[in-house]
Amino acid sequence: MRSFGVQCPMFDKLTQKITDAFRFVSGKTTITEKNIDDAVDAIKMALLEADVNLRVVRRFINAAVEEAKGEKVLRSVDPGQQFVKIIHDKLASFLGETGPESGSVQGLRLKGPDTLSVVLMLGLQGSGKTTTAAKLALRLKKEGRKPLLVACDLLRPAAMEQLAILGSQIDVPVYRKEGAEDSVQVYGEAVIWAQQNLIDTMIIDTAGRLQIDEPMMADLSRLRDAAKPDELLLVADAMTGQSAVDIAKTFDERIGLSGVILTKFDSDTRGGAALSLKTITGKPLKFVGTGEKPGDLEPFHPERFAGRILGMGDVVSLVEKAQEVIDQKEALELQKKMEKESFTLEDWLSQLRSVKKMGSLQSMLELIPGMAGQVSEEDIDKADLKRQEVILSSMTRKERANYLIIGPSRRSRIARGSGTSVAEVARLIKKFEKMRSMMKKMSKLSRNPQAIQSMLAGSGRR
Ligand SMILES: Nc1nc2c(ncn2[C@@H]2O[C@H](COP(=O)(O)OP(=O)(O)O)[C@@H](O)[C@H]2O)c(=O)[nH]1
Ligand SMILES: [Mg+2]
Repeated sequence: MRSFGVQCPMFDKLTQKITDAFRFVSGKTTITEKNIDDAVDAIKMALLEADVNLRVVRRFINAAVEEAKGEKVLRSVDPGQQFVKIIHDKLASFLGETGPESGSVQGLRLKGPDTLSVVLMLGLQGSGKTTTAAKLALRLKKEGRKPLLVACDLLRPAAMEQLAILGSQIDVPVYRKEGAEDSVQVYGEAVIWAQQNLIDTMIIDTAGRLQIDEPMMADLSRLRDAAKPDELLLVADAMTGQSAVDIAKTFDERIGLSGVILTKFDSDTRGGAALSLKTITGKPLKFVGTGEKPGDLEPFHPERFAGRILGMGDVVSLVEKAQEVIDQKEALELQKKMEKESFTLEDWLSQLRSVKKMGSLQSMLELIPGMAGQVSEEDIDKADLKRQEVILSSMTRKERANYLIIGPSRRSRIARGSGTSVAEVARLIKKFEKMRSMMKKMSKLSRNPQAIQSMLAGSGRR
């Protein structure tokens, strides 16, 4: 239950219900309007159960039905696939626009590095503002920017301390002023410090309240007027469901927002907030928080997200995740190898070694189509990984480059060398073959959305 990059527990139930709904239409050579109505009803129920705003559900369903009942679907060769595609595309468009704008830094609209940019964090107490401020700072730092965290939550002394600790964890400076009472004044002093220290982005942590109230809004609007932020980001707790959407609406009306970040996506919530936000507030969901650690923040991609909700896996994110730990060049090669089916045991060995660098293997596996929700941290036997590494290390380079040359005598030599058994070596090779064929499928999926649909329609998973 950690990284959503690999994992999206909040949508597990929704995913299951929607894939169930596809049964009404998939695998049929012709479908009737009744089939579509049945599928759509089931999807409607699924969305409502996931706590999606009723108005949003209605709009979604109307749009989907209209398109699904069109000639194109009913007359197409595989109407089930067409239907799934419509649901996917509609879901994506309800989730938001595609991809971060070009020229943006990590999806944020910031000025060039020579001009000081300001990001204002807003939200209720406990929503995750302070944590998320640090997460954003870390992302910007990795991008080569020079961020400064500014402690403008003056309500609680502990808040400054919390930000200072986070800052030192990620090695980003924190501006704070003990005993200060006016956040606008702290901001003003922070600007001077920032200019002296060649900072390019200030991320301002502000004070939240348990509920929206007038003093908070008044404080925040003064700060907004003084700082003229490039980004005004509302941080809201996804677990609060519909109320996260209401809060976003109120903040937008009162302060004006440029985007929203939903936190606690790693928790077991129903996910309705993410689906309702764009339609109700018109504000893009920019990031989702997926854990308590500074690295647990992911840019929000509607397309990919829709794919995940529909249980289609997410090949792009998988490759990206790999890029973080391997390096760009290596990841590109890996992708090519997956496509050309020239992934070798040698590659596997280096993968196993880099898995150690990876936070959670589970999150990688969750991205593979068909694996979502089927692997838990406990299922991944760390000792087993170690054994695989030992067996692979006992092979010669030549063997790892071409596993087909590993006959019985080589097998027993490898078994002896690794202190395992011939059966275990054989099992590992079998596993490798399976992996290769899965990779081939995955790389095809990333190229061809049709293949995703047919897999979904025909595989009968779950
Ligand atoms: N599991 C999880 N916890 C989070 C996430 N974001 C924040 N938190 C936790 O939520 C609590 C409140 O966060 P904090 O940043 O102090 O909220 P603030 O009052 O808005 O500044 C802390 O315990 C954080 O560790 C998230 O994405 N996932
Ligand atoms: Mg805070």
